[in-house]
Amino acid sequence: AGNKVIIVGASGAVGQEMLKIMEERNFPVSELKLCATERSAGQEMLFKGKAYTVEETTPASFEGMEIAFFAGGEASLEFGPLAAEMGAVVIDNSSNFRLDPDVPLVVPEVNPEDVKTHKGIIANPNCSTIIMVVPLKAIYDVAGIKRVVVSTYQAVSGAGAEGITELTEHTRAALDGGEVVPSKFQYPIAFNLIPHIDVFQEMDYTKEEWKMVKETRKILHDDALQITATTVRVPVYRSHSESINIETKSKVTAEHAKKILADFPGVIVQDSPADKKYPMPLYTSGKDEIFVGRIREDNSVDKGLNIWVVADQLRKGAATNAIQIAELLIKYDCLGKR
Ligand code: 11C
Repeated sequence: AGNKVIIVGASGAVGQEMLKIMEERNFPVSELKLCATERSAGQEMLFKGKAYTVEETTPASFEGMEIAFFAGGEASLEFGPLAAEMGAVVIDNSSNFRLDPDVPLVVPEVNPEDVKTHKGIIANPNCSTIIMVVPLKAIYDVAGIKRVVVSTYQAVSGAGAEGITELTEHTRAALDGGEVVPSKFQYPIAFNLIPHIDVFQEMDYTKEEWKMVKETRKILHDDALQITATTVRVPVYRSHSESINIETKSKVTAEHAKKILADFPGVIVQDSPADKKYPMPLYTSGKDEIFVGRIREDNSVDKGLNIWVVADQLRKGAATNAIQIAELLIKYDCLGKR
């Protein structure tokens, strides 16, 4: 029993995490194929104690496959529609199809039923969006949301393995007086903050900021939601943090918000100022839940809240969410259905 599963981009930061999470969650796999670009082909990776060799992705890789995970990047543009045509359901972690009206954009705690509308491709949202939209949904269901103002503090691993290396190298160079050569990031990332993630687009917002706006509206099915974002890269290895200001439609007290959030699936409230308890990226890495703290009423408006949210963006922000989508496909019996 189990499914025939292919991971494209298996050797990258998100691909490795997908494999690890499938193993942890005992995801039912009857056949497994690990693919990547030619550069990574030949590498060995372990799944449940068995070694698999990473192959170069070709059209033939999708033969007979039922679930095709794409970890990110350009690969899904080249192979995603083909994989779907060949019968697999594609779960794509790239931004290539997220805003396509024929492609559901799914966070299982928020809009699980949307997977049922797939036509062969399901998109996994941007990591910063996923981390924000889960606590937003908890509040949205109880009080409605008029407006959201979010600022992010994004870890270097959001930019992949090179981001991690660059933080280490820049830190060393800054401390030892060596030369700092930015390549993945625009400026030295050690002892710095860079308010520039992805390319600049309309109105001088970055693509990362627009993703947070457009994807959140699509996931919540609310085009009227007012939302604005500022996204910032910070010298943290793993776990994105977000300061979120929420203007609700009906009044929610801080006490009530804590309860709503604590009762919501996938959320853990860590909020006790007297005990210095609040979420921090150093302690949330490697976990699947979204951690929320600093829950306060915003008394500058009639109905407002401030929350501080932290989650491992490689897990819940990417790989875990993708595996959860695959679990929903099995639960709703809509693998193969078009
Ligand atoms: C970052 N959020 O931290 C980005 C990476 O749309 O899936 C994720 C890009 C995406 O740099």
